[in-house]
Amino acid sequence: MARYRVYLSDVSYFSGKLEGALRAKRIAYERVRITPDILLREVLPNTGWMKVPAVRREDGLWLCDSTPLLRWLDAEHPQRALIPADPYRAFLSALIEDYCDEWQWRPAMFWRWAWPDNARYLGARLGAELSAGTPHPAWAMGLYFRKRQQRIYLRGDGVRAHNFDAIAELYPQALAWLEALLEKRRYLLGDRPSLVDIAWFGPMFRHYAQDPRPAALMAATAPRVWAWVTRLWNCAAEDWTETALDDFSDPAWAPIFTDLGGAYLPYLKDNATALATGARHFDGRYGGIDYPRLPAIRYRARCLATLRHDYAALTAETRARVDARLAGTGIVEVLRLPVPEGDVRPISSALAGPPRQIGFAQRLRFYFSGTPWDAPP
Ligand SMILES: N[C@@H](CCC(=O)N[C@@H](CS)C(=O)NCC(=O)O)C(=O)O
Repeated sequence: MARYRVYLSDVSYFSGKLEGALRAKRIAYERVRITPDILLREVLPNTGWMKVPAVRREDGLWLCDSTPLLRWLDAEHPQRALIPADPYRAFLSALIEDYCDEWQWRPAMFWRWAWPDNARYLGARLGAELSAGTPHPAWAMGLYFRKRQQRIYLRGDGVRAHNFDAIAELYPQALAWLEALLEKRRYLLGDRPSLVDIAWFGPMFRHYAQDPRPAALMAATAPRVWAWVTRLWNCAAEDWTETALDDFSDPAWAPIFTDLGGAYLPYLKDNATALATGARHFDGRYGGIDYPRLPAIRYRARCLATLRHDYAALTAETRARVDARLAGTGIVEVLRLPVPEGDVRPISSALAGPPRQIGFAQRLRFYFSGTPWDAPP
């Protein structure tokens, strides 16, 4: 029997990200596809949120949140390490991971749910997956989730008619960035996978390479990315030694760092300010796109606190290298601001803590709506 049981969904961004890492590290695991019932009875009480992936070790230890989980896995299973050993590469990789998880999320949700053809197909897939073994008809579950995802992650995340085309363009833009990096190497930092491959795998695998509309575009315009997605999924078949990784000096990384400093970090900063002042929504212009009524998200304030904390913890020598590489992007100016006090703690552990009692009323509410986007882990 596998030592780990991974609660996941076959269409999920972060489940695909974690599975990519487990496969790359040759860690065996049992897949448990979630239903609302499994989420409520197992995942929620043991992790505190109804999100996937969640991991249960055979001795009953529960882990969640793919970002700290990847650190935990590399520490627990040092073979085929994904996190670069050298702190300079590790810091820049973590920066890119955070950007992929949180800032590539909107265009990935957009390409899934914004057009009726793709949204109907995904609704049907999700409906079938989530209704398996339940009394609910798959079509009703699919319709419910299609509407829910559109409400929360499109309209509720600043997508409107005026910015529709600009948000759509973010995906072909990302394809062009990765296509340029993959022109010279098999993986994003060299000849073997590492954290930045796993990070980009989040949006690129379950959403862009597998949803019909973006998959057609990837195959037609970015064949190297198409091949890299498959290569990464299959990389357990490749032997590798932990050879040195590239040092991010390739200018092909420049547009990614430019977007991080020009759009994502200003957004993270405004999000943290909104939370600190008790605002539930804020408007912002990031990367030249106007987003109205963005929700203030506590988890993302913790992402910023984590980046600031990690930056402050670098040695002077490593920080000087990071500063030199990121000069002119605006990134370090945001990272140098102090880590705020209070309950916006850096994200430091994947361990889920003791099981929680979930009352009947809360259980009923969560059954129909899921935990809110921003429920604390
Ligand atoms: N930060 C978490 C995010 C996990 C997450 O948001 N998972 C999505 C699926 S890709 C989910 O379960 N969403 C549930 C919902 O929308 O209610 C991680 O990295 O694992």
